[in-house]
Amino acid sequence: MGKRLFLSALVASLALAACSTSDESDSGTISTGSTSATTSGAMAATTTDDTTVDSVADTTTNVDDGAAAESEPDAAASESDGSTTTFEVDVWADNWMAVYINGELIGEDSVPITTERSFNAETFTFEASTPFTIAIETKDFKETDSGLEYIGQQNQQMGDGGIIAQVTNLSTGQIVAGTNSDWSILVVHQAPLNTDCEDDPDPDSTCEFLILETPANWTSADFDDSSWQNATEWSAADVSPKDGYDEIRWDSSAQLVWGADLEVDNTVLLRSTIS
Ligand SMILES: [Ca+2]
Ligand SMILES: [Ca+2]
Ligand SMILES: [Ca+2]
Repeated sequence: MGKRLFLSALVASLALAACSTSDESDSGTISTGSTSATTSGAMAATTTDDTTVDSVADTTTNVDDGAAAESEPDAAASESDGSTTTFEVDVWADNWMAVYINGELIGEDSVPITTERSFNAETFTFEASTPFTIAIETKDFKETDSGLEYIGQQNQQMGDGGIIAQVTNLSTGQIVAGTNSDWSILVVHQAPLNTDCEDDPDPDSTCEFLILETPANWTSADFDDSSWQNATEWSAADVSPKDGYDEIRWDSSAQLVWGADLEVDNTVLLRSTIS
């Protein structure tokens, strides 16, 4: 990431709090930190509880989802001239995603992220006129904020992520957009930051994490994502896309993308405006 985050962590019961010495205004605030500068391993004590922060974020997401679910998909259409076109978006994610067009939820992964091996492709249809903004929230499964999965089992590990999506104009049959490094990305959950905790017997006590607050209105067309990074393209060999991936005929313009780290980056927000 472009900004420098100087992190330290404090064991507080089962939770760790992360903090930062700097923060860029438009890229979300760090949910668990204090803004006081710390230059060593010791940080100013914070009583912020990450579990609470995470649940607040989840609640916000749920509220958004609920509001969107009550809206007609046509709400995503532009009012510019009243004429819209039907598009479809194919998307495969490891492990979960939700897709928004101009701020409206048009579909989300039908398989709960808590389902083991929740690999599946989805195709959602929507009406829009160009230009429109597509925004995708996607999550690699993590059992806890440690970032690990199968905690306490033989195969306790850092899971990895990856997503690919393409948009087709159903009137012309043409692919009009595919995920690639031109897409903007904000990673809002990273763990573990200290990857050597992967095999620890109590990773919830030793793995450090960083959670950014999901920016308000980040799915809307007029959201300013100029401070976000570019998505990183990954090969199929890197991601090993599984069930569902082969059911879609992916255009060469659509690439598997994620943050800069397939394992540590757990929740990522993606945006692109399609002209
Ligand atoms: Ca899934
Ligand atoms: Ca995964
Ligand atoms: Ca992960």
